[in-house]
Amino acid sequence: MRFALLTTLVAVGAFACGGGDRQADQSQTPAPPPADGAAGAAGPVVEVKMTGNGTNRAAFEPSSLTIAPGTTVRFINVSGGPHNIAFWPDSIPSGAAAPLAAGMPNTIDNLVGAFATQPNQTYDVSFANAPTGVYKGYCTPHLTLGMKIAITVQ
Ligand SMILES: [Cu+2]
Repeated sequence: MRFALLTTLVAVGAFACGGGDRQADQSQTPAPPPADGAAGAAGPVVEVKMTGNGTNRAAFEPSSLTIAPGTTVRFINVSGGPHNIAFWPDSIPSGAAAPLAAGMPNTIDNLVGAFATQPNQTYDVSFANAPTGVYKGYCTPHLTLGMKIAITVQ
């Protein structure tokens, strides 16, 4: 009799713990690992959403922004991915190629960032040491849909 009671208590306890764990998991926002594996940005961080409907519309939001030198721009895959950020080497300030490349982790080509494939996945571009001026970029899969961005450092 005592053994049966103990078994019941253990079973109830296990069930209660399981329910608690599930609730805790649901309350936490699923956060996939960053595409760039960055440990963290040193300067200010400005977020840019990458959105789309998966067929005929895709955009950076905002598509034009002004940042201070040393800012990190965090690109977030909100919808309609995969997205990435790539810069035209002839549409960035003089002398910007090297510091910009240094601020783009896991590039898949010159000034072409890795793809963010999962919802809420991020890709950080550090503009540390990047000269002032206008940086024009695009999303490789959605360039034909006009997914472009202009970032002004000043
Ligand atoms: Cu895109």
